[in-house]
Amino acid sequence: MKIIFATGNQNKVRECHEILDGLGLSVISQKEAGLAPEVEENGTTFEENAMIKAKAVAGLAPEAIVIADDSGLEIDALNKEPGIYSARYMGEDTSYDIKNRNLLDRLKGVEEDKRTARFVCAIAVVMPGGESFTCTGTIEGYIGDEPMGENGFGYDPIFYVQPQGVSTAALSPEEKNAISHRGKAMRKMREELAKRLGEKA
Ligand code: ITT
Repeated sequence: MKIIFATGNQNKVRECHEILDGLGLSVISQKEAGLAPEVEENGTTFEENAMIKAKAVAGLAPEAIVIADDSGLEIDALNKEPGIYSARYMGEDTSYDIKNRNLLDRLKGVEEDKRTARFVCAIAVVMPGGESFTCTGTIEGYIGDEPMGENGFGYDPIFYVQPQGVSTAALSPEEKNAISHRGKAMRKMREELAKRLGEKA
């Protein structure tokens, strides 16, 4: 059974492979499937936006299992910004060096115990025949004072976790995937797929 990942974000594709390969599931990206859907992410929650992306690709590939990921960073002291607008924050084409620096500037003077934040991930799944469901995962952390680390992508350099006290960009891919919002949501998704597909999953 073919599983297509409805995303244009290559970092998500890489992490998805790292997470699901170990679980015996193989996934191809929408690009590898030759699909380029038109999607307007006009939902108001991570789950809604994930489902919008999954359904857009499922409409083009009705015989496949289609999954999509909508995710983002919620910073409590900024009213949960950038939230569902994480990719669009300061413009899609603005570099993450600039976005991360901007968020650190906005948090200047905010004490460590008020810098709490979380990554959220919603994975939407559309089965052949149209049944659909979502799985979510979160990871709690805090925004550090400075960017740290070279791994990961996006907001990883400013998102710190305990007990290590380092950013998720300073963790190895395996360490990040073991605790991340995406790792948690994808492992739940794998279980849900196994229930539906039995031995095939
Ligand atoms: P697709 O919609 O094509 O999947 P996208 O990057 O636009 O790709 P989202 O709308 O879900 O995806 O935005 C997610 C953004 O949240 C992402 O671009 C990062 O800025 C941030 N983000 C999500 N997961 C992250 C992670 O594990 N580490 C760092 N930043 C993350």
